[in-house]
Amino acid sequence: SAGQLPHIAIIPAPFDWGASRRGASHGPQAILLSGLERKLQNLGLSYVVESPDYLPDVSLDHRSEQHLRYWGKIAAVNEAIAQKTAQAAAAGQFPLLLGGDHSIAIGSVAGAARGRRRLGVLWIDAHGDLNTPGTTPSGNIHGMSLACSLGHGDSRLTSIGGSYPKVQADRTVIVGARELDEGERQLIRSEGIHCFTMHDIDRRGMAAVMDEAIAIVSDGTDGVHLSFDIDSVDPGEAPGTGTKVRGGLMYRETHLAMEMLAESGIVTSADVVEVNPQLDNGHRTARLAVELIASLLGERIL
Ligand code: B3U
Ligand code: MN
Ligand code: MN
Repeated sequence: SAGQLPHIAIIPAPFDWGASRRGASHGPQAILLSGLERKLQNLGLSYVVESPDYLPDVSLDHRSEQHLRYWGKIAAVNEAIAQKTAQAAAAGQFPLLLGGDHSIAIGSVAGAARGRRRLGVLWIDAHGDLNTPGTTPSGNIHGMSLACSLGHGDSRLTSIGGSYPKVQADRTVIVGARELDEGERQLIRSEGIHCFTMHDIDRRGMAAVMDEAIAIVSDGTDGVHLSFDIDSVDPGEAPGTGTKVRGGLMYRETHLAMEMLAESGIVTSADVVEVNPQLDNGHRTARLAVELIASLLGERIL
C-alpha cells in the first residue's frame, strides 16, 4: 500500500580486499545483471536496490598486517555495512546483501544483530571462516569472519558494529564444510559450534541436515541471518568463485536448502558472497545466485 517501505532491501557490498584474489567486488553487479530484479518482481515482492554510495572510499587506507591483511579497509567498510544493514532491519525490511568477499559478513551479521540480540546464524560454506590472526594460514580476513562475529580474534575486527560478540556458538550452524584448518577445528570443538560437513550431508541427506540446522538456529532466537558463500556449491555448478573446493553441494541439494528455509519462514536477513564474475563461465555462477535467492524468498516449483 502507499507509503509502505519495500519489503526487501538489496544492499550491494562491492568489496574484495578480504580475499586473496580480486574480482568479487563485481559480484553485486553480476547478480543484478543476471535478473535478480525480474525474479523478485515475478515473486510479487517489493524491493529497493540501494546505491553502493553508502560505502566509504577506502582506496587510500593502506593499514594492513601480515596476519590481518587490509584490516583498515575492512574495518571501515564493515562499519558502514553494519550501519546500513541495521537501518534496513530497523525499518522492517529484509536486508539482502550482495557480496563481495565473505569479510562483508562481519558487517552484515553485526548489523543484523543490532536489533536481534539472540540472532541465529546459518553459515553455508565450504570453509569455516573461523580463523583468527593467530591461526590463519593466509592472513585473508574472509577466512576469519565467522570467528569475528563470535567475538574471536583481533579487537579491530570484533569491535566492528559494537564491542560485543554478535552471535553465540550454540546458535551458530555451519553447513557444507569440507576444508577446515586445524585452528578452526579446535574452535568448533572448544566452542561447541554446530558443523554439518559434506560427510554429514552425504550420510544423512540434505533434508535431514537442514531440518536439524533449522531447529538449532531457530531455538530461542529472535531472528536468523543466512550467510551464503557460493563456494559451498560444487565448482561444477559454481565455477565463478575464488577458492573452489571439490566435492561440494549439488544443484538440487542447494535449492532444497533454500526452499526449506523459505518454508520455515525463519530467515530475517541474508548475504550471498564470493561470486567472482572474473572467474565465472559466462554468468553461470551469478545466475545460480539469482536462482538460489529466489528459492530462499519463496519461489516454488508448483
Ligand atoms: N581457510 C583458509 C582458506 C579460505 C577460507 N575462506 C576462503 N578460503 N574462501 C583461510 O585462508 O583462512
Ligand atoms: Mn566463506
Ligand atoms: Mn568459502
